Amino acid sequence: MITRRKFFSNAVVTAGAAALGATSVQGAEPARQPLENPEKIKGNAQSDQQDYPPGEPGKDYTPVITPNGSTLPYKVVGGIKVFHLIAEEVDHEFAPGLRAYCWGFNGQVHGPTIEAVEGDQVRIYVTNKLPENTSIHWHGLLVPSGMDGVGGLSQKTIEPGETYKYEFKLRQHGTYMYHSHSDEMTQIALGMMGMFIIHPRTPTGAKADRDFVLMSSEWRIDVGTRRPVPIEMTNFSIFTFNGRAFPGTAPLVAKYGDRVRIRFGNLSPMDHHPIHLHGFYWKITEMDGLPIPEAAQQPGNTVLVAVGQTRTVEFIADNPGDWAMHCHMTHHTMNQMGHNVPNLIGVRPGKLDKKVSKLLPGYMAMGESGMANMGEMGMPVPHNSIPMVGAPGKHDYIDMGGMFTIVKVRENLTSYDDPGWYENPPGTLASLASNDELQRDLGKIPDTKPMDNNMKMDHGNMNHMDMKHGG
Ligand SMILES: [Cu+2]
Repeated sequence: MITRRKFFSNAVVTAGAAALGATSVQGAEPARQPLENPEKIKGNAQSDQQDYPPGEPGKDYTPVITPNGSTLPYKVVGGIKVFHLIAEEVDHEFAPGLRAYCWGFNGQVHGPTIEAVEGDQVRIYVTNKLPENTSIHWHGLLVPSGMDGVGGLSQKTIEPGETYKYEFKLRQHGTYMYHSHSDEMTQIALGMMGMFIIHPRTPTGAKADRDFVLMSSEWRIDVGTRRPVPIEMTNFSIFTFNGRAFPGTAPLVAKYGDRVRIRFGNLSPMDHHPIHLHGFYWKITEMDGLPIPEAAQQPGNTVLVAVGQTRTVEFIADNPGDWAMHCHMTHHTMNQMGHNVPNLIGVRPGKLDKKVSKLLPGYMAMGESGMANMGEMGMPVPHNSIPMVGAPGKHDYIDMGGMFTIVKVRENLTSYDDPGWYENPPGTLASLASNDELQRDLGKIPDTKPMDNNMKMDHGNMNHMDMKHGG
């Protein structure tokens, strides 16, 4: 049985080695260093590095999993891995009921994950089927300057109808990204990015049983429209993992005892995301693709993934259940709520509903006792929009949407298909307290009269002259 104690015992050993001197640590992890000294990456540096055959899935690496996405296929031509990205408009579904015309690659938003092995020579064709020029930047990769993809600076931009060729050797391993680097504000807001995973040529350390890739983004899609608004700076309404908003996000399934790796990337236009996992603590093993020596890997359960960053975490799935994993910014787990609705919490609508519904059939005041019921009410929503929050869960309605997904850990799994909802073992589920229990433990039955929404304020008799600030 794998325990957290065992998981962290290696860290203790490495920490001990660190105390003996820096050479011990370096000696312990030679392959964790980039193959090349970045100082040597100048011009076309292909000759200064050993040649490797193209890395093969299953032999040289275990492929990553991109929930709700896919991995870009390649073929080997003359020892070079050849990929083809097609930049194009995509009619993309964010969640059931919400679609929009985005820009992505190869029919997907975001683009498929590019996956290769350190030392591979890659040739990536980029065909532009968009109505404007583009270029692709390989975010974090150590490539010759002319392959870096910044429109105008690194290269001439790719005009509509043209296909450009990028070619370079992968001189590092880790979690990276790719994205448009022309008219960035528009093209990134419309979805033109993906993850770029490079496996180590000589893996060291524990192998991950489940290796997931999750890219965060945010969008403004006005209710009833079908085009994200690229000029938005603050008022985003859809928050996504791999281009999907909950309940459109696929769960991350693991077997009890699996070592799970999650590679987070964030190319949201404006916001950083603190991604939080329930039920476990992880160690941050990579920052922006660069490996963190084991003794320095910080444990935690929330990792801030700033715009432009990647963060890789690993944990042992030693706690069966259905576990929430989400951005902890509460507005980032909402769908199309609109941030300018009036605050009705504590407002007593009284007979207003009835009076207004005579004029507007179907009218209903919302949110006077919190907003949790807004998705659940199942009200008719405008064409092409999704409820503000949530989806039915096993026990009740789940009042979250947006950048939210579920990590499902099970014993005795025979496949990694969605195993459905977790069956709670007896005695491990929060439940309604009985009067006997309350009497026994609290000595009384608590007063359960619902809070008065009207805050007990009687404006009719209030003497404003007697009120004091802060009183
Ligand atoms: Cu967030």
